[in-house]
Amino acid sequence: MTDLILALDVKEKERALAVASACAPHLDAIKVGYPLVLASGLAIARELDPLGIPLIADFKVADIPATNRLICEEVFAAGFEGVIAHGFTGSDAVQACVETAHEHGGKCYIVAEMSHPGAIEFIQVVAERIALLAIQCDADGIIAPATRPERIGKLRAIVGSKLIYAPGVGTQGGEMEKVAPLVDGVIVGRTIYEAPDPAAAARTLAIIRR
Ligand code: OMP
Repeated sequence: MTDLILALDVKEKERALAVASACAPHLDAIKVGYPLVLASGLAIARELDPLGIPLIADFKVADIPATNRLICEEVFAAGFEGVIAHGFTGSDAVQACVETAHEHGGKCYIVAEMSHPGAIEFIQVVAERIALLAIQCDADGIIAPATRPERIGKLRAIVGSKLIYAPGVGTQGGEMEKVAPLVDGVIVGRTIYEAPDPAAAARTLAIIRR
């Protein structure tokens, strides 16, 4: 079954914990990124830990190898199980993220193509090369756009059985029914946490993704 991953881009800590807790029965992972960590600190990982749901740090790590390693070490020391890094930085920078993740028993996902309209200007042009690089660097999977299912097919042909996680369902226009059969996980943020009843929204998406 395709995983449902909540993008917990909620800046208020108490609200973030409440949304995560309410939605937990319907989730396979929670993705935490800059909005929540900058507002609440990395310790948010320990506060989410009792939910027993894998936590992915979405820092889209994109620096030189030495700095990437330092960032990823902090991510895994904080209690995250996975990290998202950019791939356009090249193989040595990606390798640093993957190696650090694996040294900590964690996973590393590489952004191959982004979901927003502007992604067609630059990153889409090299998306296949980034996907191949991710495989060559032994990454655990890639991020691909739920907003362009036809692109997911092209990237799947490159990454084979490696994981594909797709953001962009709901608010960005991607459709769960079309995307879920193509990927290993769907990442959803606003459609869940901005809903009047986030748990009900998560439940509905969890049912559709089957
Ligand atoms: P919603 O658009 O609110 O569902 O959130 C999508 C989440 O996925 C946000 O946390 C984005 O930062 C993230 N995301 C994208 O939307 N597009 C991408 O290409 C990559 C990501 C990501 O790496 O998670």
